[in-house]
Amino acid sequence: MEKVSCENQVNYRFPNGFWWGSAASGPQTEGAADLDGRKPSIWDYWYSIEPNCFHHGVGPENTSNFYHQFKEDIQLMKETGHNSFRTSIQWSRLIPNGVGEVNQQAVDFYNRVIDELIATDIEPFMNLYDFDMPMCMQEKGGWESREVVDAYVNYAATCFQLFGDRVKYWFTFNEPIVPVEASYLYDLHYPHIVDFKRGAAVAHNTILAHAKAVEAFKKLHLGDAKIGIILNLTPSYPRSQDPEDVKAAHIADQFFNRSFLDPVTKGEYPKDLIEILKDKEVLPTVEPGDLEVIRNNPIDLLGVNYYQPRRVKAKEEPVPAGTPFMPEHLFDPYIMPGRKINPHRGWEICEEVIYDIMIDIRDHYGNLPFFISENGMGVEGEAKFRNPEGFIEDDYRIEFIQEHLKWVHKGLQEGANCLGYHLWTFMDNWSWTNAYKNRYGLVEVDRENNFKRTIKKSGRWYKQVAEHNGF
Ligand code: BGP
Repeated sequence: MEKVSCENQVNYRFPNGFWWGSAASGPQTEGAADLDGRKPSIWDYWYSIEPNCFHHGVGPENTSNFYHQFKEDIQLMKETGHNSFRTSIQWSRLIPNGVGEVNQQAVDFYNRVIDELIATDIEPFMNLYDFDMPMCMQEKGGWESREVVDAYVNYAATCFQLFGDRVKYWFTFNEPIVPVEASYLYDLHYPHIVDFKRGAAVAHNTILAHAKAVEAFKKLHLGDAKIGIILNLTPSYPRSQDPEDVKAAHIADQFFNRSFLDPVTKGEYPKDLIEILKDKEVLPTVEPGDLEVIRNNPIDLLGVNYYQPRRVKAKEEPVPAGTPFMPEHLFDPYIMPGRKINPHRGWEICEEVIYDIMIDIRDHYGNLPFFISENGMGVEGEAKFRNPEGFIEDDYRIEFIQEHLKWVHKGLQEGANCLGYHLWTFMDNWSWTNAYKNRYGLVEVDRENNFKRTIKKSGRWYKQVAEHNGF
């Protein structure tokens, strides 16, 4: 009741029961990479052969030590206002050989995490795959292999059976387009393949694996539990209203948003995208029955990761004949003059885009329930903002969140079915090849000092927001 006195200060009030929290992932936080029966994922393997690909040579072996410090961390989640938290199970920990025996030590660990969250009144949201293919599965072809699709579905079903009595919110994949882009198109991640047709096969098999996991989930009838997927949406904006620019933006949108969003919600691939891939002769192989599984298993709930828009203009130079196909043959990226940018990450900051996404889901996806499952700002060198009391004053992060939340609030007022906001991320963690360069956390992690945790100013502020259900 004491909250009443603050009611007048709340200009942006959110619906009752709104999810306040953050997202993280197993590989980026747990550490303990070769402890208690876990086997390598592609990240551990890649780091072992090419450590220089990782910022300052920091690899995934310890990340943020959540494996050992989860109790303290969950307490800090409470202190930073969380009523919900997403992390992911590592396939390589739970079923170290990809298929077959379940690792009891992993079961114990995830049970302890889930139970601790629930005991602390924090709703656990569980994701099953966060770019982290077990190396033994990559050796079988990774997402290019149907055998791996089946192995994943078995792993997913195992998770639902083991933890589905307590976990009510499940997600099959986080940002499944990222492995397509980073590992099969743009040479950013292992296995460094640059081949659109193979990337398209990876995309199709991932969507198939997702739909089959949803099917397995539904068969278990887990009461009111929900299943969804987390997609990173990057709305495409044309340089101008010139029809060629508009067309270019539409094509980019087909590749980078609708490619995953449409099959998981509407059960079918966008027709314009199919036409383009057919024309370029890069359609992936679709086996009999695939499209039925996809059609019959739409999600209950969508997670939207939003970081930045995509700006596009019509292609300026023709592509030389015979160049292997890439989406950028059909549009050029556009650098908008005067855009606001996060210099540490090089990503544009454009808050109102979050509202455009909300309205798009409201109007074109049957007002499907969704939540903002990631949004955040990575900053390098935050230690310089430490105050005499010893905590980092990250006012820029508070402003970043606040400005996005204003647009979320507007979308809600206009009827979008948004159930919550999760920040990326709870504590500073390992950002793939960027390692610990850019820090995103509400809580600082001092890797030089036994992974000491210290709540930043944003963490204190976030607690107020959650308590007042607004700001
Ligand atoms: C998202 C990923 C996260 C996280 C975040 C920050 O796309 O889902 O795992 O890493 O981006 O990006 P980065 O780590 O590249 O700075």
